[in-house]
Amino acid sequence: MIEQHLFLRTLAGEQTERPPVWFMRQAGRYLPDYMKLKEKYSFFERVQNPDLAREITVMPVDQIGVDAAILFSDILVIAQSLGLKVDMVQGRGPVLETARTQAEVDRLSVEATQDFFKYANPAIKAVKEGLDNRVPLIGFAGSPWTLLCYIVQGQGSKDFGEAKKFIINEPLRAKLLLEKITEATIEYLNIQVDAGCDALQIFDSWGGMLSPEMYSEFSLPYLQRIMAATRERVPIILFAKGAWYALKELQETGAAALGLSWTTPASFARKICGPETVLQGNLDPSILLAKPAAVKIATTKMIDQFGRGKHIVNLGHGVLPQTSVDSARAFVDAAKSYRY
Ligand code: 1CP
Repeated sequence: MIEQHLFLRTLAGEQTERPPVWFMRQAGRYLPDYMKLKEKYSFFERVQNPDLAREITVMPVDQIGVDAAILFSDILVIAQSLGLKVDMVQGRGPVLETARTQAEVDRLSVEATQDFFKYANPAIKAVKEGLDNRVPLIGFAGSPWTLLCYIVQGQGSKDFGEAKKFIINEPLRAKLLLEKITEATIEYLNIQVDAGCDALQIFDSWGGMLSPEMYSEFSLPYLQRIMAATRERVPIILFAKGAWYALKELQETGAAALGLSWTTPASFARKICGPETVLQGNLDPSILLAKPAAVKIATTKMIDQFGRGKHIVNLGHGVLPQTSVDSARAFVDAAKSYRY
């Protein structure tokens, strides 16, 4: 039974025999079979076609042995649902139509969200069928701040300078944009849960780019609203990369678990959040570029640092594209052979 699954038992706060393991961006980029599908179908075909979504989402369960699947999709579907065009450009990453002026932000419509996400229910149902109760399914969304980064910047960036300039120069407009993203995100998360997702993760990938003061103004309030609207339905993991200074506030949102980046020591998070909080993470993804034997040693050492239980093994951010399948397997095997 899926309710008995290690990953969900850990999220519920149970003491388990070993930590469950999955990793961010596990369904894609480093898997040779994924790269073959990538040659044949566009990114959003892979997301929206139920057969492709099922095949890609299930791939790391079959090939790597993870304890949870994460729906194949992208955080940028929220920008699309608000009416902005998003292109995944080979070798460059996502390129988006931006919304920066008052008129552009006013034009974004939350009304169309339900209609845009019509594809999600059949896609998620197909994924659940493919998983056949072997492991639970994680649905996900980006945080409103992280979405604003892309909607204002128009693409990935090392510093998201345009996005930061925008919130400093136009705070009211930024808050209107964040409100719209928040509403669309709540609708989308509910659609994912209705379709059968067993847990959710919110990626605040660029949270750590903000100062603590700016985080409490431009990221946290919107996360709090999303959590209040969805946390009664399924357990939610909050991953705010680099926002170590906000761990206490993130815990108080009612998250079932907090994701840690590799620059946040487990002992620090335990001190802030206490021994009962479930923590997820946090191996440096570049360690998976090492040989399998070295990966296994480093992973075991990382698990030791979290103490006995209340831990979901993961990386501190997404798996790197150059990672070998054998090293990814060594990471998963280290967690699966661990005993408390
Ligand atoms: O065609 C391709 O393979 C393009 C690469 C790709 C993939 C495989 C993109 C473009 N998105 C995805 C899938 C994806 N994205 C998943 C599902 C796969 C899985 O995790 O198993 C998930 C959960 C995401 C989430 C995502 N997208 C985040 C949050 C996680 C993180 O890494 O911080 C972010 C920031 C994005 C934006 C995005 N989408 C794609 C790229 C290359 C990027 C990063 C752009 C940048 O800032 O440089």
